Amino acid sequence: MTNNMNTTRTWLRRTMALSLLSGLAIAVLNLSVTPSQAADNANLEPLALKLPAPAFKGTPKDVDVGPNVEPLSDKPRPPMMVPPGLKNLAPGSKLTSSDKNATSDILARITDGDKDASDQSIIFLRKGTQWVQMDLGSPQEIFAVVIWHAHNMAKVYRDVIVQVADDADFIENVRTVFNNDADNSSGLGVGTQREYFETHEGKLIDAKGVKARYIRFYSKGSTESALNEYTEVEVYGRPAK
Ligand SMILES: [Ca+2]
Ligand SMILES: [Ca+2]
Repeated sequence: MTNNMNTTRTWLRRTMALSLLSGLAIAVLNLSVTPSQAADNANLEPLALKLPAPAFKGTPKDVDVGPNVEPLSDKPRPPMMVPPGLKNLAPGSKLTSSDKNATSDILARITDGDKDASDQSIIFLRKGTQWVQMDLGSPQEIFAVVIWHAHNMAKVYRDVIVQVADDADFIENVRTVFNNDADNSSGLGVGTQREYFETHEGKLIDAKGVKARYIRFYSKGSTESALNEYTEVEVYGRPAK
């Protein structure tokens, strides 16, 4: 009888300890993922991108790129997982630029869907640090940004910086989504992301659902030229709640 009671007590203690532990584990998990995020994560789908044809293959040997450049991969990029129902918001946006010679007709080609590597598909902005800005019209939740500067040859763009803000002058609530300006030569802060080769896949940036109405894309020439080129920019998001 006593033996049986002792066994039952031990079993009870173990069961209580186990349930305490699993409760703790659930509590720890809940700290990093809220219930709504968990529901969102379960519904994620691969972001579908329409890529242009590649214009070159392999890493060129004659480009001096330095140590901060991601090596070119010969495999297709793994898809980014995003919430369902996102749209490319770029075609409906209002475009402006630090280069006042870039008229709205010229800038419109950044969002016209033409991502070819041919010269006719590329627009040029003057040299130095220049930006293109998109006004999305209202606050949006932005999950992915894809930039094609120019993929007519393997080149590396300098000081690629993507920022979002609540106002057109980039004073209110400015947040940096991407920055690979390691020496801060563009003066927006030291970037910790790596430089990369321009390819037909474009540069896919995870914007993690950041909420903003305005986006700026900075660059400061490339390994090929001091000029700044743009072929296409896509911004995937949905209206902010
Ligand atoms: Ca275009
Ligand atoms: Ca730099």
